Amino acid sequence: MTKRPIFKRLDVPVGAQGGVSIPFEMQPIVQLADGRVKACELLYRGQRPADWASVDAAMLGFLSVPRPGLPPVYVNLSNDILMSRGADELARVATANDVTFELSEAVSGYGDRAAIASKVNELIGAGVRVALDDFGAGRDGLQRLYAIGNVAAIKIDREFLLTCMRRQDARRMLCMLVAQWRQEGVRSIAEGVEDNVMFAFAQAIEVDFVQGWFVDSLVAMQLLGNAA
Ligand SMILES: [Ca+2]
Repeated sequence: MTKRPIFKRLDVPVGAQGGVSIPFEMQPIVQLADGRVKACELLYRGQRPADWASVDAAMLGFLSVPRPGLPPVYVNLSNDILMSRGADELARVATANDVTFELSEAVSGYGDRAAIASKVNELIGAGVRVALDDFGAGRDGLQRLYAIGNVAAIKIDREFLLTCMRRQDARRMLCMLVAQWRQEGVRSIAEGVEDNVMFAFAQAIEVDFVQGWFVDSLVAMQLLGNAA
């Protein structure tokens, strides 16, 4: 297996002493139109923690104060954290830095979807940017989309992209959705772009942004080129 390039690493300090930190990878999200890195998703890269809530809490704490030099970031927000934290606290995190919260459906462990949609709409009403993660991975993609108004972005699941690469009908539907989202000002992001075939497919269906190992390697080569 080839070694994956790490674009940037981010160590999030934990506790008042600052002696411990949690490692994150900043995975670039690249705009297809010009090949530029427009944002990064913060991905946890440490050992499997005893509880994910402590990782999420450390990240929220880190982002709750302005971090000069931090690019626009996408941060995964579990349903547990979404429902247990106040909208004002999450809004503070989203405004102290340029943060978009990603809401997953694949790891949805919280049953009350109406309550989740209501909380998300409250956040969006408070000016928080929200992206729907893993679109196409589950059964409630469109249902979830209709329950939530004014999402900033939709991240298209890798497995769903692979399905659309195999099936003409799925591909046509995705193309229509991407075009409709663009008309509505919703950005589309193809996730898990791991080789040049997937990259070419993302270009063909005209998503706005791409993310994944293959994109990481393109960015790494660009950086090498710039350094030379
Ligand atoms: Ca994500």
